[in-house]
Amino acid sequence: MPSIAAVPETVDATSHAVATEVRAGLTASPRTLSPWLFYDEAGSRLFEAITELPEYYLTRTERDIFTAHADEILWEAASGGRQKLTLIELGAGTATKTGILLAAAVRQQGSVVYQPVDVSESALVMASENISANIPGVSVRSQVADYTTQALPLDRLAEFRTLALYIGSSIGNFSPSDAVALLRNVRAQLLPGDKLLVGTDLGPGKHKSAATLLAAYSDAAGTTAAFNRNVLERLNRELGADFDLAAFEHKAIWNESHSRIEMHLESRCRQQVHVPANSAGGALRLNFEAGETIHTENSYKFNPVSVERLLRSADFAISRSWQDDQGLFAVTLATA
Ligand code: AVI
Repeated sequence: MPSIAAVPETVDATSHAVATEVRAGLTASPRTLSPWLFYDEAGSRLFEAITELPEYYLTRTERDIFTAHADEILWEAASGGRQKLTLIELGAGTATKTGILLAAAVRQQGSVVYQPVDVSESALVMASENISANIPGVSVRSQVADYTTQALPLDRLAEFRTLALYIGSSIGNFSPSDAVALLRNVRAQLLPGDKLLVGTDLGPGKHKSAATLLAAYSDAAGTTAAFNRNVLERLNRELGADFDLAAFEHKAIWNESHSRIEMHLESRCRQQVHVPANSAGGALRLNFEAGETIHTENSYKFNPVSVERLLRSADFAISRSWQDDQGLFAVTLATA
């Protein structure tokens, strides 16, 4: 799964957190649900399917940028090859794209220590098996942790610099103030001269239209719609709620003034939904008007200026950035 804020770690903590989140979000006006709720087992599988959709250019474009520039990225990160690097990845998931960077690190320095950090132990097992089997020279030290609320479990090796990876446009799912807070937390745990590589999706520009962006979040096969509605299915399954999935429509909206894609679930009719009493409080009776929405996700889009502003606000200096030819996606290297 990708990295999303404040994912609880144990089963009990998770069900209480789901109950608390749902009570607060669904009784608020406008109604919201936090995006970490997407990533139960079914949601994580749907997200993996999204990353392979023709319309969802983000994953393959970032992978193409790595394929074209991995040696250069690692060379810059190592200050022109002068330093040796240890790589730590925040919200690593199954680390499918990271292998390209790790292979470049091995070419540059012979071997590399890689520390993937994620809340999902099963994803880390897959990452570790995949990297160890396919890239000789990488020693994997996985850590199950929530880097959004905990200190980074940095394993420092004398004379090695850290290159922290925060890729996949995960930073885009945080509000601007939460994104700054998260990056400041990362910065506080790096030493001066350490590096951070961030992947960001770009807003509309010379070659990229708002339609391209919107299509990535409203694909023809309906996979993103299923991903969005899965959150209601999760609430039915885990909280005994009675959401009628067919009565909610998936909506993706380009909000230009906030430079973000918003995902919503829109009630197709006037309806009442029940959530039984749980650890967070008494039973809920939720009255939806036709057309009323539940706001389930923001996915912020950047440009070179806004990426730089974000990184500077967290006390990083920009070293260099790379984009694909069509200006769809950017990968930025910053120095602590
Ligand atoms: C995980 N994150 C970067 C994805 C995004 O594009 O914001 C989540 C997603 N939502 C719908 N499609 C993909």
